Amino acid sequence: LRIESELRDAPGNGELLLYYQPKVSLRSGRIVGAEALLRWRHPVRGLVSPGVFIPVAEETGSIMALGNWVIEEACRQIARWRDAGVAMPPVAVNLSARQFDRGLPQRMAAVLERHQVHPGQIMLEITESLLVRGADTVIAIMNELVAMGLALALDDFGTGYSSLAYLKKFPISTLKIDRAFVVGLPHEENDCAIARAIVTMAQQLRQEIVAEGVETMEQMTFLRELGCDQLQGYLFSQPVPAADFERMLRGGQ
Ligand code: G
Ligand code: G
Ligand code: MN
Ligand code: NA
Repeated sequence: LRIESELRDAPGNGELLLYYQPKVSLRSGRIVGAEALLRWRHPVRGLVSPGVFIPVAEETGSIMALGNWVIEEACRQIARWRDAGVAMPPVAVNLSARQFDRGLPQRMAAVLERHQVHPGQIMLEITESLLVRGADTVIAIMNELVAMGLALALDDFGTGYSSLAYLKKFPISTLKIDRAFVVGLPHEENDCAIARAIVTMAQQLRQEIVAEGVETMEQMTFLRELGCDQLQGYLFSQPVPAADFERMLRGGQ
């Protein structure tokens, strides 16, 4: 398939870019984080969504190269912002399970060193599917990353199989409630019950809780009453190019 080879060439061809979406503190209303989201500007197809090409990259093995590009570019951008005197909150990058191998801490250390970025500036977003895969190895890698000063967030929470007892084993500092449960707030009783259970659980585990896909004031009010820490979603901003994110940081606070 052509898309496979095009995807392999995309990093070298300068066709990849990162968009940034703010995470807003419910307490202060300020931007306290950013999620970096990969985009592929294809010469013919236009802007291709990661929902389309990440699964292809995972199947064909090019996810490692793409993932490395994402980590490198996020650190390069953090360094640019630092050099420009922009006060940046931590930037989260999404990791595929395939990237989470024994070499990851070393790769992270090398990129941080190359761009002179403090590990506290980077958060790694992982998904629940990773937790069920060989837990002991995964925990060892996570502990290594956390010992380096990197923070771990569990993305899309609630869509997988993690129970309270299970989650406790992993050094994860942030839970992100999947937008599938946010969309029905505050009218869908099931979504309300799930969101409430996740927040209660996260509080007991002393984890920060971020709600994704927040689009309405009603959802925000409900999540505030639940005790959620941060919100992310179109209510505040879509994912935007770095320059727009910088403008938002300079202007909005
Ligand atoms: O940005 P958008 O909502 O279109 O993203 C679609 C999906 O692609 C989401 O599940 C998101 O987590 C994933 N995604 C976005 N950027 C990256 C990335 O850099 N690496 C990986 N593995 N997934 C990403
Ligand atoms: O899997 P992950 O949670 O990383 O997916 C993030 C995806 O959700 C991105 O594609 C992003 O563009 C999208 N997204 C972010 N905020 C909203 C929102 O408020 N509503 C909807 N429908 N999608 C959103
Ligand atoms: Mn994510
Ligand atoms: Na997410």
